[in-house]
Amino acid sequence: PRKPRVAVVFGGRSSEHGISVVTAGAVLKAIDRTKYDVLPIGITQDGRWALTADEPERMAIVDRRQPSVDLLAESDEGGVILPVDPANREVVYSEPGSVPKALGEVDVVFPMLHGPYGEDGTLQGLLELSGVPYVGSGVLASAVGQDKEYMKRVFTSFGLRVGPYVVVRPREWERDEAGARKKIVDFAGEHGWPLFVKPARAGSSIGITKVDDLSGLDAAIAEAQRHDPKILVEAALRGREIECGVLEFEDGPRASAPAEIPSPEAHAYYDFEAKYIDSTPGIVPAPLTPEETAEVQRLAVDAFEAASCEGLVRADFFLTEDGEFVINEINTMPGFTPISMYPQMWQASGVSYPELVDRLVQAALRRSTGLR
Ligand code: G1L
Repeated sequence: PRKPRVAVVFGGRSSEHGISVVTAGAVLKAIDRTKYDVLPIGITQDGRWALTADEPERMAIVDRRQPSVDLLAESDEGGVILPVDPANREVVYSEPGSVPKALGEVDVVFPMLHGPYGEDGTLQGLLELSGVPYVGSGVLASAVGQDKEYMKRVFTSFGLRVGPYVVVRPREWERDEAGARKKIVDFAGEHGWPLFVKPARAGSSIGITKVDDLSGLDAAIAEAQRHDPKILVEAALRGREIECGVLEFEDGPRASAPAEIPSPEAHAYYDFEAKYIDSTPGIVPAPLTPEETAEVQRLAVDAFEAASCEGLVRADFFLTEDGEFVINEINTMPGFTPISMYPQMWQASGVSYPELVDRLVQAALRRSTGLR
């Protein structure tokens, strides 16, 4: 029988285009070519889908002052090569922003797109409509993982502890700005400053401001609303930051060794560059008691199940001063270079990067032959 064909879809119209290209390069290097036929499909920054050369070693951040002739897409800083297949130089599958027809010929898609239209469930919905199986979470879990309000509502209803928060919806803000502002100030009165003001739906740390007092509030609200008209305000949780990976095995989801992100107070939150590109800032395994480790692993699997995740998830917690794990968020498409937290946590648990990639593809293929 022929090998399953895996399409790795990457790049895209996101500020994290470059991270996606670099991550896809790592996946293309790690995927077992004796088991799978691999089809790299790049999406340019202006939204054209193109069959790209299968040359992962070229998919790196380069000096944009020496652009390659194959340079199809550049990031704002740095410049990123998205190599066009020389044999298919003329083959650009779509108009900017539209979708190619070639997707029907693949057995499974490995989606590596960030932010809106990538990990919020919309691409997953397109793949559902196209009848193409894909790696990772489906429409619902992807959308829940993208919306910090519904994420908290789902966790709460499944008995997971979440931190205090308040939501300001666009209509509410339009109708009564002063009332909405008062709601936030009252929240601060109850839970204390600082507050974190966040867009409800945005990846990474985009649009988030730490607000120390009333004077910074309006600017923080405006900044968050630039990214999403619905915003969320959270109280700062004191405690240790602990992350845990969940991966779907043949017999169900299992949790990795947890990691600790040191001193969250030193910097308000670590930015997405650090999260996706820089060397892992985490300590793996986290220095926890066996009981704490077992507890956070149980909660991570609970979070995976609560949101109906598939394939994988990274669950991020605070371990508060009174010894309770509070879930901060889940990420259905976590940083995924070999040095990112999620792969590092599995490495420490005896699952190598190539095995991780293989398990994700296998889980997607299993689903394609059964009920999701
Ligand atoms: F498909 C998986 F396995 F679910 C998957 C897809 C994408 C895992 C992790 C990622 N991550 C990324 O694509 C990214 C963090 C590099 C954003 Cl572009």
